[in-house]
Amino acid sequence: MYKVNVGKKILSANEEYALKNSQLLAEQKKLCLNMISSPGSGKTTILTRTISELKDEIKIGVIEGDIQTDLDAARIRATKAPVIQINTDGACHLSAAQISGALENLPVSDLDLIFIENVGNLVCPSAFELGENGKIVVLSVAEGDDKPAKYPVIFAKSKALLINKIDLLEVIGQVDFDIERVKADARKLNKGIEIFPISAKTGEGMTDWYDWLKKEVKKIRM
Ligand SMILES: Nc1nc2c(ncn2[C@@H]2O[C@H](COP(=O)(O)OP(=O)(O)OP(=O)(O)O)[C@@H](O)[C@H]2O)c(=O)[nH]1
Ligand SMILES: [Mg+2]
Repeated sequence: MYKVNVGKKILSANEEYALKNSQLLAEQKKLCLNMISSPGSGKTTILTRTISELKDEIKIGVIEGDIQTDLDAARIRATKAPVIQINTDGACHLSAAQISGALENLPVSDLDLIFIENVGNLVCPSAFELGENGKIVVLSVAEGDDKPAKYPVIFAKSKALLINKIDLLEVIGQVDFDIERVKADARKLNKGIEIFPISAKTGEGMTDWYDWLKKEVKKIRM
């Protein structure tokens, strides 16, 4: 009986903070995107390239979530973008309370877009709303084309899917990673999901992702 009550309390506290975060973002007309994937799919690489290539058009800030270290924050800091590192110390996802604290320490009024890089994990982060405007799921081709079917929740909830590391398709082979299967499975779960095949390493496909980001920033400002 105890277990059920504690679980409910944690969820409702998270929802309260998520509401507070979403109100702050709405008042200031800022776009906030929560990036979720397995460890190593390329989230930080996508962010550093996006920040550098959009620096004259969109002011981006980042909230980094990791179990330990500030290695990812250091990579973001090297681009000169403002960044807050959160260490969850074992927890497999960020909480809305942590995001609330980070938003207090970011220069939100100077920014157009705030990315949250969630803890590398395809499951837990999808269950915790942070008050963001949308989730972005990243899947790299090295992880296999069965992931939307096996981990459906995050694909069903995301606004966009970035299929990263397409430069490795040549090595992996079309048979081992059927990109059309990934697109079809993701769209079965989520009719409106935007899908961008990209390589954060070579830059292939990044322009379409940037055009979509610019449109989303504009929509929030209206
Ligand atoms: N070949 C190739 N490698 C990539 C690409 N994007 C990222 N990588 C490499 O993949 C590795 C992991 O990249 P990260 O950006 O650290 O991945 P992450 O998702 O932020 O990892 P965590 O924060 O630990 O979950 C690094 O060695 C990157 O250089 C890509 O498009 N192609
Ligand atoms: Mg990272």
